[in-house]
Amino acid sequence: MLSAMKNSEVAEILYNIADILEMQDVAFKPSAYRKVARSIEALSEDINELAKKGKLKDIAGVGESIEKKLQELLTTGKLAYYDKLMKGLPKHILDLMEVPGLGPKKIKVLNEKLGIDSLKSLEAAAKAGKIRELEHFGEKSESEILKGLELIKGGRQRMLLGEALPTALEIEKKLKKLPEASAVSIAGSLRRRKETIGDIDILVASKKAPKVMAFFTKMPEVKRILAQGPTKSSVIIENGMQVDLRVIEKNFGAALQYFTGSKEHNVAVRDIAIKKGLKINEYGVFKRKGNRLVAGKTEQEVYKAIGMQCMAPELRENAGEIEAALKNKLPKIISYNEIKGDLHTHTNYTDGKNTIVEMVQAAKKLGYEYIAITDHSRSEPIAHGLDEDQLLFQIKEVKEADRKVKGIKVFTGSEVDIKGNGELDFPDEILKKLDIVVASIHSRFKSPKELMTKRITNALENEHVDIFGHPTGRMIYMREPYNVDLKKVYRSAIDNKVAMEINSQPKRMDLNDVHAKEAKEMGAKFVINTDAHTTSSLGFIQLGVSMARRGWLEKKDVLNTYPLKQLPKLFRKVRL
Ligand code: DGT
Ligand code: CA
Ligand code: CA
Ligand code: ZN
Repeated sequence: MLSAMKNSEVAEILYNIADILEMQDVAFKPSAYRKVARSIEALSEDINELAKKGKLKDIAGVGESIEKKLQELLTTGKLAYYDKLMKGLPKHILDLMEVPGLGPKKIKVLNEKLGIDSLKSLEAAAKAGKIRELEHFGEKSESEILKGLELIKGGRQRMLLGEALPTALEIEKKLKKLPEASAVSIAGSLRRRKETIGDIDILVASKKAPKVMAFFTKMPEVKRILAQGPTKSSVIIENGMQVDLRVIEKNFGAALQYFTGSKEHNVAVRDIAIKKGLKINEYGVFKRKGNRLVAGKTEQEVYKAIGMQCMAPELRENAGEIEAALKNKLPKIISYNEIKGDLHTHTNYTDGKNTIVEMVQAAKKLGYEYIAITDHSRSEPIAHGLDEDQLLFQIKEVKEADRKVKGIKVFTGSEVDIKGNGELDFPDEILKKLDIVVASIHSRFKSPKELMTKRITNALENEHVDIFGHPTGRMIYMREPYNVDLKKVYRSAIDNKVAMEINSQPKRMDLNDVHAKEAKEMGAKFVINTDAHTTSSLGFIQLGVSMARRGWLEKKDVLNTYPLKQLPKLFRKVRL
């Protein structure tokens, strides 16, 4: 295994050394280290190549002593001198150094100006918006600090689907442009669209693996190379994500099937293959006797050879899909282009960023037939919830936007808070004026199970409620779901003709796949919404559809796949 440090990483260590020396009042040396760090950052060549050629001394500012240190660092990945300097630092500096982007110098400023001396006080200051006010910091470094903290905290190792997917699609796009690549596909948990992703897996079909590998490991976003071999490489990219690339010469379908997983799915498929006298692995499907290849070019072919329907990657969790595929009874799950409108969105009336018209125009651009504006109700002071008068005023503006923007229907609405006692935050005479009412919980998450269940079912019994928003309240890695009897909630939703929301916010993804499947089996209906607070986050809808697909939902189960003219039949107060 070969591990190489990038120029930028070497430079960062030299900058850190300079900062530490400066804090110790050492003369001259800090500026010498800083000069070399800057030269290394400006190099057009890989510093590892220079080291191999014995040319480190050609770098501006490098003398004998720094040359030695660079050599040590590049060959061992460590530097004894640096470790020794670090050892002498106060504990809080060492803790804070773990935050990506923070070096001794910045930490010193944070400590002197804001008294920050721990990860905890750093987080408090960042959250209070105090760091952006410091010279040389700004809003961007504040939000980067918060992101870095989140990574360190809770030892979070998996990333959210919503974070990993755009990154992976970018890399996939670059690889697709390579003339040497005849096929490119995302694989692994990301292709299955799991809500969290361990690492990104990408497969490339090519007869020129070395070229593809060289391109991949030299992409500008690559920060570290963990392993580089003839057919597999692993790298860490700028944002800390690990990306695995495999190059396959032939039988791409077999490799794609294998590396898409899940492992549990693969194990079950293999057992069936064995029973049929076959063998399946990443190279193909083979007759056990004689080892003759029978399938491998496409996934379709692979599954067919084993006597199964080919299924969407989102279904491959060994959760019943194999039995269904053997009987030719796979569900026809909802596709990514079947959503006709978003029924849970926010504007700058409350905690959203955009105006009503901006949201409506963005929805139109997505090709939607309708959108509902559902800002928060008054009990939500943090989100600047609307009181009755403000809501009535907004209703007028929403209706005006509906008249003004042609080609899309704009519904009035509210995301009305379910209060601690199960009452809604607006009285019925207000609610009945709205086209779409989403009822959600935003407070007292810790109610005991029985109380929480009663609180929710009580709210769903209100005849004006159309949708139960983010039904379990969980926030991935941040907040557990409410303690609630979900079966009773589904039952109440079904009886009261309330749709269960699949909320597409990357952190929410709520209901999740397992719950959606459970609710569907009981007969529930769904709406996939984004809960967008900006025009761009209307695009999160794709994540919600992934979750619905993983929950085996079909088009007919999801009310906002229906065209506008059918909505009055599906929602009580919608009129056209
Ligand atoms: P992750 O990265 O933790 O979110 O999950 P995956 O599913 O992407 O897992 P990963 O990256 O370790 O491996 C990618 C795929 O390769 C996995 O979904 C199935 C396949 N695979 C990996 N190891 C094994 C194995 O030991 N047996 C079988 N049958 N398949 C495996
Ligand atoms: Ca993976
Ligand atoms: Ca992997
Ligand atoms: Zn909400």
